[in-house]
Amino acid sequence: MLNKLAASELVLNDDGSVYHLNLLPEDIADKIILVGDPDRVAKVSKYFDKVDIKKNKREFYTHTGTLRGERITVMSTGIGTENIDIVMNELDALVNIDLKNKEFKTEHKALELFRMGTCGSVNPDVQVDNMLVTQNVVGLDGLMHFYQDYSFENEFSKNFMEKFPYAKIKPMLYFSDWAEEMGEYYKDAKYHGNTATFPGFYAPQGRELRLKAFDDKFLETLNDLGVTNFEMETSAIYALSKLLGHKAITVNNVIANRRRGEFSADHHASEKNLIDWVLDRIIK
Ligand code: R1P
Ligand code: URA
Repeated sequence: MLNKLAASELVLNDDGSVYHLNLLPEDIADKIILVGDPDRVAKVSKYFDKVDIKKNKREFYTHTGTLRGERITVMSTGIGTENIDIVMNELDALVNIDLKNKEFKTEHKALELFRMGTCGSVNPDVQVDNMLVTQNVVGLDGLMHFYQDYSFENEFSKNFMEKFPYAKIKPMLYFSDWAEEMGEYYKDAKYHGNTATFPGFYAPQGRELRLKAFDDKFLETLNDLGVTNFEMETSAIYALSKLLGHKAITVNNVIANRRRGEFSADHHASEKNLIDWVLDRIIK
């Protein structure tokens, strides 16, 4: 099989690093924390014993070091599934493609990916400032329509697909094959739920400033279909991890309860709590 990639397909920088992440294979650990906000990277890495690598390009900031003796990376993805498309493909290239020869490696390496984010809740009973682990995720963004088919069926997905009432939105449902194994890290989270990933922050999340959303009952309808919370990255993280053979799990701190109109009273303290909570669990 001819598997040498053309220069236009696997784009590298002058130093041989992958194009957007600006990283070389030795710059990342096997355990990687993914955060949306570039400012959150230093807030996480300040707990490391030491930081050996600090690199960035555009919204992608990476710090790699050790925590309690174990090598770990924290990286920002920026907002949205289109950024996750880049992050997932380039992280995978760093471990599963020989960048010098542009050939696929024969041995596959699986990374452990931990999204540490924030989310809004569509379930009125989910309280702000608590951790919510994603079991299933419904992608209401369009990214995965461009990849080879990947679908799965369980009770949640069957019910959701059958009853989803909006013909103009094409939902795709995912879970992480390793959700159970990776979920071991987060067994004691207050909530385990079904997340919707949206392609925007305003109308897609039912927010109306000067523009009206297409349906003012959208969030309520999603909740009736079993969705607990929403954010903007997890569908792509779970789906691309599944296709590329990486292990992924998302925990989001609930900062907004949209059905009750509540927002975290101190989201800085809440973010610190999220960081402590995740680091305590993923590295013992
Ligand atoms: C929107 O404000 C951003 O916050 C959430 C959403 O998914 C989106 O990226 O995630 P982070 O807290 O990781 O940035
Ligand atoms: N992240 C989102 O995408 N939406 C919210 O309301 C809160 C966090």
